[in-house]
Amino acid sequence: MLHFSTAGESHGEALVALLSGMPAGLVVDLDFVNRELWRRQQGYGRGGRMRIERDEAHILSGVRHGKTIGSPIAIQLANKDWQTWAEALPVEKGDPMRHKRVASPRPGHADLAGALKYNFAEARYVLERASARESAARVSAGAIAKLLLHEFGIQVLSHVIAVCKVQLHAPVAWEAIQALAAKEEVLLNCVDPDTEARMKEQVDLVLRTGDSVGGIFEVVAHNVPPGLGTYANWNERLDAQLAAAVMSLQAVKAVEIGDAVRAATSLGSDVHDEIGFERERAQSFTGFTRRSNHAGGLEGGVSNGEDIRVRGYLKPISTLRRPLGSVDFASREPVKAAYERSDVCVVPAAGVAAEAMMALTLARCALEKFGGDSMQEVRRNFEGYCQQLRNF
Ligand code: EPS
Repeated sequence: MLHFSTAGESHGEALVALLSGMPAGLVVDLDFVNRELWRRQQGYGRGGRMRIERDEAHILSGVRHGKTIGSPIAIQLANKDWQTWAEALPVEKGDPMRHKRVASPRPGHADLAGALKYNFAEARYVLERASARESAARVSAGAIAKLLLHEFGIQVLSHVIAVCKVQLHAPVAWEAIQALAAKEEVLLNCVDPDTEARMKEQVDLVLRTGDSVGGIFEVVAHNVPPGLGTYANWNERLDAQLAAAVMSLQAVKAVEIGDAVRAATSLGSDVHDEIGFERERAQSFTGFTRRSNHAGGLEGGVSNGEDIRVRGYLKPISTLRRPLGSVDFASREPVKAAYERSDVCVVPAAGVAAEAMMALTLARCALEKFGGDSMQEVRRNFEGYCQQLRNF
């Protein structure tokens, strides 16, 4: 079974991702992994940290001569900022005078709940792990999952639908999302230049006023065969697994599959995707067609062959330059919440992290269905299933 976990703190020496359960013989394209890491670092509204870091995957194990060997894959991402934090956050006892306390918890952040839970006198250790810096490690593991999915012809990409109140309402074609991913300059990762310009204005406004914004991204998996996930058991439903995967990302507070939010207040006749059939349908797993894809590629917790579309709703960043009211951890006196260097908008980056979570989830389901110890075995199983679909 595909399993992954991460370790590392935002200002510690490095982040680590551990991925096990990958079959042997998958070609690992390091340039692709590093491009994914680069994509996550882009977007208008990032803070000064992104000028310090240039994430690069250093693979420690599980890959030899350019291919996976079936053993756990460990990936290390160095934190360049560690140079300036080594004395403030040493592994050894260190000098307490050099610690950088977070004196008052930020509303919306893990600071207070984390300090209470772990019995810390202040919030430094809490934010170090709660930070979205951790999502870089997920993206490195997700990139390997994407390379596996590419073997099946599946691609996973994202785009931004909303930044604060500026929202794109038009439907977005897969080709437009693909074109976005090829760009060398990323602003807000929105397919519509006019909407993107208005999103940028929204970010400029909060940069001026010391506020922050959230938004909505959409992750799309293209060319997914029908039959991943199952309704047989509640925890094997693919929609439930994808919702948990995307919700697990920092600042994501709601997840929508397809057009679920609008569907909830619509009539059944307006939202269910009518079924057709074309006998000679090229580049498709079956001849079945849909007139629309409001379901987001999932029915009964099973992929139905349409694009899988999952939206993540991000709360605004909780570090504000014009801070909200809080309480000093030491004196319990009312003060303003702590401020330290931060991003004001991370919607495009969160979308890339969500691609990684979607890719890891789909890769796990694909291996449950077509799994084997080597890529030859996996390919044989996949091709056998494709043949079964064609014969249906
Ligand atoms: C983050 C705060 C900022 C972000 C960070 C997430 O870091 P710093 O406190 O070092 O300026 O830049 O995100 C990343 C470092 C990253 O790679 O995404 C936070 O508190 O969540």
